[in-house]
Amino acid sequence: MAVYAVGDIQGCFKPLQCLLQEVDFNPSRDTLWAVGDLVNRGPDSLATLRYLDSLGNACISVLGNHDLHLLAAAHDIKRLRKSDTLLPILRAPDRDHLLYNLRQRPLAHMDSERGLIMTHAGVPPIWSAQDTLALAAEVEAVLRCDQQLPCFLDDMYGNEPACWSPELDGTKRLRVITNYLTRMRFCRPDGTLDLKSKDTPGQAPQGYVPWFTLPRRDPEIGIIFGHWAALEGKVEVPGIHALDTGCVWGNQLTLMNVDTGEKRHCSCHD
Ligand SMILES: [Mn+2]
Repeated sequence: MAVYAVGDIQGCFKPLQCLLQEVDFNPSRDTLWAVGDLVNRGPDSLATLRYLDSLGNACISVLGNHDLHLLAAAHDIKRLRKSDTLLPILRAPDRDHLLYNLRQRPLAHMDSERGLIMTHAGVPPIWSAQDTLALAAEVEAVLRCDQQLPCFLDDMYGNEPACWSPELDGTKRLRVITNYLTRMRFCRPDGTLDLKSKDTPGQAPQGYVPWFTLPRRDPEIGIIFGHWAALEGKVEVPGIHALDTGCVWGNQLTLMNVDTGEKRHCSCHD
């Protein structure tokens, strides 16, 4: 049995199928991890979501900002943007089933045996792996609660507070946790986020650095993440695996064998 991790799919179903065929992926034997942003912007979000859903326990995916945006759109909290390609999901006869299962997914996944943690955007230098799991669980509990979900989706948008503090509570606490785990790129050593820049690491805003260049609380635990296409999968920090290689922008989808570190890429598009 093999464990593979795939970068941001964003509805690029064809390259996903191509890579899984290449490794002879078999859900009765193998496991697929996905770094989130399963949907949006790409051509076939509905087929992607249906396929990953059909894998059941053979697929472990963490939620990304686009997945949360889908939930917000489904609850009429956010109107679809021109660039969104979520309408086929929202109009699908099985939408309720798909969206229900999507919001059962975690924001962080830890494999203690392998010494690996996966989130969509990364792990802030101020949090240990255990902090990350515990704080992710706070948001996960709200996502799974019918009563609290609409309120959370309405409140989750925004760049403030820019920095974590354990004293934060309510909306602000959930928002900043969500931002760290699903939107982070540049931050300061104290954890303060800059959520505006999407540039390459060389173009960091003054006083900020890519989060993964700061000393980690748990350096022995590897981190698998996506979200930052401008990195092009190139991070020269041992144990840090950047898997978003901008497939939806016409580049490649990346699949990594979690145990060997071997990476495959596919750039076939529709
Ligand atoms: Mn993202």
